Amino acid sequence: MHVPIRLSRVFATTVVLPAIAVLVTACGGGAASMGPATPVPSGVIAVEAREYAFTPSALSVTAGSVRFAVRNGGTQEHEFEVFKGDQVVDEIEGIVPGLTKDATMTLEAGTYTYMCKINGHDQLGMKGTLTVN
Ligand SMILES: [Cu+2]
Repeated sequence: MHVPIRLSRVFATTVVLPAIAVLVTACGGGAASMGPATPVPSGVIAVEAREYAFTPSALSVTAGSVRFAVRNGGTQEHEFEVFKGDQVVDEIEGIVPGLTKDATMTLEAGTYTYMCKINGHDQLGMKGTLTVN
């Protein structure tokens, strides 16, 4: 009896939940787009994650709905967690090497930080400052 049940549970948590969030986002945006030109999503913030830094390491966005697309250009799994103080506001998890994952977050004006907390990556430099105006 060595079936790795725990592994599949971790997989379900890290992959399926964000996938649902992406699906919901996609449905909301695609409802009215029957025209010839695909509307370019405005305000998509592209972030690259790698060992051990985010690029850019400082972001400034407008308050409201903010869509982040985080690409893992490194060789280890990373995550993109947005904090206000020591509280997690939202996060994108399970960003494996080569993958780009996106999420839309609703942010009020203020100063936030973004970090990768996997194996203490934030301590190694994977953190940035997010200013919401
Ligand atoms: Cu990381």
